[in-house]
Formats: sequence, C-alpha cells, structure tokens
Amino acid sequence: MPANLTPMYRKAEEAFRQAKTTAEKLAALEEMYALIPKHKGTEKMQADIKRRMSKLREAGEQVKAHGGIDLFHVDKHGAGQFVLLGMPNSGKSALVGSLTKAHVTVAPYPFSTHAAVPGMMPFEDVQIQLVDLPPVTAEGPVPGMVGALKAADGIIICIDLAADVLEQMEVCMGLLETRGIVPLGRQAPEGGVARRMLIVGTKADLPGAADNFQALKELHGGIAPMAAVSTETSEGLGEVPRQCFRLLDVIRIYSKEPGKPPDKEKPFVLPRGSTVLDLAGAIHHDIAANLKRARIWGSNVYDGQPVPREHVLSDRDIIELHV
Ligand SMILES: Nc1nc2c(ncn2[C@@H]2O[C@H](COP(=O)(O)OP(=O)(O)OP(=O)(O)O)[C@@H](O)[C@H]2O)c(=O)[nH]1
Ligand SMILES: [Mg+2]
Repeated sequence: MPANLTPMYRKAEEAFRQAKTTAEKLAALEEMYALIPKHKGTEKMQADIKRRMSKLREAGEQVKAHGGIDLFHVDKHGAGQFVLLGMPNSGKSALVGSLTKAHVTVAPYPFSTHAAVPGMMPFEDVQIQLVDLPPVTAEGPVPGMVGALKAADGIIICIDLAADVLEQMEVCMGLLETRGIVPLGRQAPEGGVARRMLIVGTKADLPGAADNFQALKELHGGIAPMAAVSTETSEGLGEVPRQCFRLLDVIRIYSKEPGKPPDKEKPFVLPRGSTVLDLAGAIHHDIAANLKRARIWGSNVYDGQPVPREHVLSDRDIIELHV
C-alpha cells in the first residue's frame, strides 16, 4: 500500500533533517508523527518515528540526570514571568501574539512553535512577561522544557475550547504532577515547586466553546482561576493580564523626591507585605543603608505622614525617602 505522504509531512521530515539540537529533532519527529497518514501502509514508518522519539527522550532524560539543561530559559523581566503550557494547536502563540508585541508563529498545523518566545504584556502601569513555548503531548514535553515551567513565576495552561478539553487538562496537569509542579497553596513534593496557575480556555468564538468551558469549570474549577478568551473576537482577552497581575500578588509603589511630584510613569513592583526599607533596598542599597525618614501618601494614612522603615506598604502608595 502506498504511503501517500502529504506535503506537510515532507516539510516536517525536512525540518528533522535540518534540526541541530535534540529539542529541534524531537519537535520535528513529533510533527512528523502527528502528520503522517495513519493507515496500514505507514505502520512501519510510524513505529520508526516513535522509536526515534523515545531514543531522543531518553537522551534528554540523561542530560537532566546530569544536572539538567534548561533549553527554553528566558531571563525574567517586568513584574513577573508566566509561561504558556498547552497541547499542539491550542492557541498559545495566538494568545501571546495578541497580548504582547512578540513575533510569534501562529499556524493552523500543530508543532508550529519550536523555541521560547518572550513578550511583555501590559497591565495598567506594569509589564508582565509572557513566554510562548512548544507544545506538550500525551508523549510528554520536549526535553529541556520543564526547567522553564519550574523557573517561571506562573503557568498559563491553554485549553482549546473547540477540542477535547478534558483530555487536554489531563495531559497538562499530568505533566505538571509528574514533574512535581503543583498550584500555589498546595504542598509541593520533595524537589518540586508550587507555582501560580491560570487556566485559559482559548477559541471561545468557536461552536461548542461555551459548553466546553462550563464543563471545564465544573470539573477543574478548584485548581486555578479560569478565563475564556478568543483572539479572533478579543472576547475575554483583558482577563488574562488582570488575573496574572492578581496572581502575582505584588504592589506598585511610586517614589517621590522632596518638593517634586511623584514619578507615576514607572512604579517599583514589590511583593505584597514589603516595607519602606524593602523599597529603599530595591532602589539602591546605599539608600537602604542610609535611610533616615520616609513620608507616605496613600490609603489609610494622611498625606505626607511620616512612617517608620518597618511600615508595610500598600498598592499605589507614594513614598518620599530621606537619606
Ligand atoms: N477561531 C479561533 N482560532 C484560533 C484562536 N486562537 C488560535 N486560533 C487558531 O488556532 C490555530 C493554532 O494556533 P497557535 O497559536 O499557532 O497554536 P499553538 O498552541 O501555539 O500551537 P503549537 O505552537 O503548534 O503548539 C491557528 O490556526 C490559529 O489561527 C481563537 O481564539 N479563535
Ligand atoms: Mg505555538
């Protein structure tokens, strides 16, 4: 029986030949496996692709056992970093492309993203970093990808509302669980981490999406907050930065020089519970070391009230530091 390979499959095969790193090779093989016509004539080829995939995964595991390499590492910027986790074609890149200025690859075929692509997402007067990642499948993640999930401040789990939402949740949560990554507030296993999580149902404009979102909420609502969005109609998109900001649990502080108006352009972003001294330290360690007095404008204080260095700050406080 002829194999009847499609041009898209041939393209994936070519990508495999060009691939230099293990991650690139694996991504190309996964694409080949996804695209190969599934019939008797290709059974041998399918088995061969699977064999090559597991060999590469083993190599990846070995690398990890020897200290691990974080192939998709992105330096953090802004108020916090959220990475995107989802199955092929779930709309991760479209989401990052809609919320940031990043040049992402959005494509109607699976496995279109091969590298980590960062972008900055504005929320009010702060910037939150999003990182687009390659997909995860039932076979597992691309080697070297788990480090990026663990290193991030938060994870956005992308679920295509026009596909099997429960299968997607199973694959995504299964991956997180086996790598010891649990939602913040739960006890992480030894060697694991607790991370902020947001579940984003994508393609809310497509038929059946509303019902699928409802099912998702009923079954998995307890894990993390959820939002339904569409990059086609922009429905619900504003929820993503709002929820990410809320999850980060940070405060914005504006600094002010004596006799001058505050710098309202670029707030200092600090963890909730931070004090006047923490702010001084974030500006410069010399300021923290020599801090004499501070005055505050904000909630629950009178304008210009003197406060001690231990004073706990609130979101949007204005602080004047005297050294
Ligand atoms: N109707 C509709 N289509 C969408 C939406 N978001 C993404 N798509 C389409 O879904 C397909 C996949 O989108 P991508 O953003 O490339 O998906 P991905 O999760 O990054 O895919 P991989 O990188 O392969 O894992 C593309 O054809 C998009 O145009 C949406 O909100 N509505
Ligand atoms: Mg993508």
